[in-house]
Amino acid sequence: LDHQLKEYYTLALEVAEKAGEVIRDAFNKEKMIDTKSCAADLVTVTDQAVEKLVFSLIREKYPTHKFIGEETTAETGEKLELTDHPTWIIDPIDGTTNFVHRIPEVCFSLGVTVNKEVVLGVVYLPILNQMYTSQRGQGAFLNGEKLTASGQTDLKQAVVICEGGSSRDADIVEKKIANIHRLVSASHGIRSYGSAAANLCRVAQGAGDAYVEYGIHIWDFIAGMLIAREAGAVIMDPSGSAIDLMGRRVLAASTQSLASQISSVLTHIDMGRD
Ligand code: LIP
Repeated sequence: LDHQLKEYYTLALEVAEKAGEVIRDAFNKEKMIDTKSCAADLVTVTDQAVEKLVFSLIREKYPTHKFIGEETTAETGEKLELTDHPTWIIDPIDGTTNFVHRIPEVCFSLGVTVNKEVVLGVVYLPILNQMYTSQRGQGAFLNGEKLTASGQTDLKQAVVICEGGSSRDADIVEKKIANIHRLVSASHGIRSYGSAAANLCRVAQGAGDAYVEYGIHIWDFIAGMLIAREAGAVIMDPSGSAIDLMGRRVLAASTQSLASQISSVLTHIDMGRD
């Protein structure tokens, strides 16, 4: 597997660079925008083009592998299924709202799972020229430099990254605001970078101590999750149980103690499973 993993990794970097070029080219131009589940759930022609390009490049090399992509899933409406086969999981642009509004935190995110476990993760922010990389058991890196999470153990001294998200369901928005209220009261402060992948990478580099979000999908967090974990962060379901890759929610914290404190102040919103 090690040998195969190296090959996957080389290809992942190659396609990330290509995806990054397309995203960079489109960033300052006028965008063709469409909506998906609601008026705040955005997709652009660039999201779709990047996903098609990347899938076709990987498929050429690995025609029998499985693929999960944000935009293909939106287009086909197929139920997500994660199998034991090698699976390439892609979010062509994580942070589409940022992309549309010219906010530079836009990521290409690519994770590979084998036996339902993530073995490599690449998150590339082409506008900021930041390439985050990880392979299971080998650490996490930003442009080649090794990353370490902050080590913060006390919520009172922590910065917690969280998001409003794209659901406009009144009940969900209310619960999220209540959670944000509690996090602000309990911590040094909150931040939102608008991309799950970027948020996880920030935790990995110790820029912020934790990240929690309800309502995301496997393509948003699979790569960033490995990067944060390989940098020493703990990853779990916000309730404190083991992460459910289809559970649509994640808590990443620099230490177990910080994770437990965050978990205990939150209302755990059930977003349904993918
Ligand atoms: C985004 C997530 C972000 C969340 C947004 C959205 P997309 O993914 O990464 O954390 O708050 O609602 O889901 O749609 O830009 O790939």
